[in-house]
Amino acid sequence: MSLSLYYYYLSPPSRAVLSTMRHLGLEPKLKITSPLAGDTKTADFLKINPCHAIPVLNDDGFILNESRAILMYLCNKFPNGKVLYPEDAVKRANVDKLLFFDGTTLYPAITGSIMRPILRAKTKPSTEELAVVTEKMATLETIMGDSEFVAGNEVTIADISIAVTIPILKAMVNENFITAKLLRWYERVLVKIPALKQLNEEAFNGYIGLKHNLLSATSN
Ligand SMILES: N[C@@H](CCC(=O)N[C@@H](CS)C(=O)NCC(=O)O)C(=O)O
Repeated sequence: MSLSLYYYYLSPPSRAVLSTMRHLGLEPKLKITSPLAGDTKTADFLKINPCHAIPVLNDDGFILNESRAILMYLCNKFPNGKVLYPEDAVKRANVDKLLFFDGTTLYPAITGSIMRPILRAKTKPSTEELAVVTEKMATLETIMGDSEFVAGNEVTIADISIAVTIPILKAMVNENFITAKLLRWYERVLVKIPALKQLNEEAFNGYIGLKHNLLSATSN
């Protein structure tokens, strides 16, 4: 078995895949690919993923991009994957629902309203941009209800997919931006998935440095 992962530590979906792999006892060969350095736009990388994005998994020649599809694939393929992706149809449908909510709604709001202003315009997100994310996080809380985790009372790949963006909110905005309920949920996820805790801490420090470098240039 040969597993490799095109990865960058500041990429939330990359961290979702790597922490899931480590949780399942899989250690891929990492192919460090920095979008900030233009590594996703090279001719060689575009042959691997025409969508010019990481993460990309190479499993013995089977190439797969889109982090949530990779998470599902890993859990389907490896026997212990069911610990993070329940086999029961209803429970699995709830996990899928949260993965789609993240992929179509929450994650695009965070990248569009928080990362884009900082990376592209080198300005802090506006009040209106922050409100876009606040509204999606409130929706997440409503969906969770009284559950321990986003799709029920067991930690799943949906928690991992969503929890990888928390360091962005903490570093690029601040911890008070996240509600107490979501902070408690995040701590529960980190206790269950230690591999994620380590990767997210490394990313938090990287985001703080990035924010400092980008925003100090425009004294924001
Ligand atoms: N929906 C994709 C998003 C991947 C994505 O946006 N990756 C970013 C890094 S976080 C990237 O590689 N961007 C470089 C580019 O678009 O050229 C996934 O979940 O895998």
